[in-house]
Amino acid sequence: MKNILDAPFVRGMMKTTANMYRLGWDERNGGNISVMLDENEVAEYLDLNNVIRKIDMGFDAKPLIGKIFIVTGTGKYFKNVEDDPENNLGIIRVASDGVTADLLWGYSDGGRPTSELPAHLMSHISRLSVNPENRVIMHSHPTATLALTYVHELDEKKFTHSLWQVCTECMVVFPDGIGVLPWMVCGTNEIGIATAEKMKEFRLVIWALHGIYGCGKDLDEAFGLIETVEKAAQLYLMTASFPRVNTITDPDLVEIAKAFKVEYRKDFLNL
Ligand code: 2HA
Ligand code: ZN
Repeated sequence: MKNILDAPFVRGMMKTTANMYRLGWDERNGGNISVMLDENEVAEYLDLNNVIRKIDMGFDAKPLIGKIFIVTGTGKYFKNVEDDPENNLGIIRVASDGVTADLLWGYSDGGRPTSELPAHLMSHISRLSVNPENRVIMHSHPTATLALTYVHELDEKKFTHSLWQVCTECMVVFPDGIGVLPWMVCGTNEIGIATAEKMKEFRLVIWALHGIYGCGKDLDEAFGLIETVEKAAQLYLMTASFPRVNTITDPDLVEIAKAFKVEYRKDFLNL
C-alpha cells in the first residue's frame, strides 16, 4: 500500500488550501473543499474495507452512494492543512443508506466533514447531472467578491455583466455567468438545496454577504474560476469611485465570445 500523504489528491488539497489561505480568502475556519475521488486510485493508498467510524450526514445523498470524497474538516483552518493533513482533512464514502458517511481516513482528532457538506454533496449531484466530468466543489470567502455583494445589486444578470465588463478574461472564463443567492444562514440543508439548484445552471454561485462557490473537473479549474471573479471584483471596486471613462462594451463582449468560441448567456447582455 502506498503512503497516503504522497497521494496526488492529498497533495492537491494541501497546496490549494495553502494558496487560498495566503490569498486571504479563507480566514480562520472559512472555506471548504470537496473532491470526488476515483475508487481504484484511493485503493492504492487505503484499505476500502477499513471503516474507521460512521458519520451521520443529516441529509440524503442517495445518488452518491459508494462515491468517495476528500473533504476539509469542520472547524478546521485552511492555514493548518499543509502541516497536518490527517487531522484537517478526511476521506469519506457515502454509505449504502445514503445518509451516513464511512470515514476511511483523516479527521484524526474525532472531527467531521465541513458544516457545508449538504451544499457540497448536493452541488456534486447537480454538477454531475450536467457535466459527468465534474469532481470539485469549492467554497471560499474572497475579500473583494464578498465586498462587492455589499455594494452591488444582487441580480445575476447585472452582477455578471459588471464583472464581464471590467476584465477581458471574464467572458472567456465564465461565459455561463454567476448565480447569486440572497443572504441565508449557512451550514443548513436549505442553503445546500438552494446552492445545488443554482449549480444546475451556473458553475459559480455567490452567497451574498458570505462568499462564493465554484466547481470544476479539478482543483485548478474550480480555483481558477473563483480567482478570476475575485480579480474582476477587485478591478470593479478599485474603479467604482471614479468616473468610468473606458469600458468593455456589450459588442466587445460578443466579439470576445466569438473569438474564443464560447457559449455565453446572451440574455445577460443589453443588446
Ligand atoms: O467552513 O466557510 O460557510 C466555514 C464556512 C462556512
Ligand atoms: Zn463560508
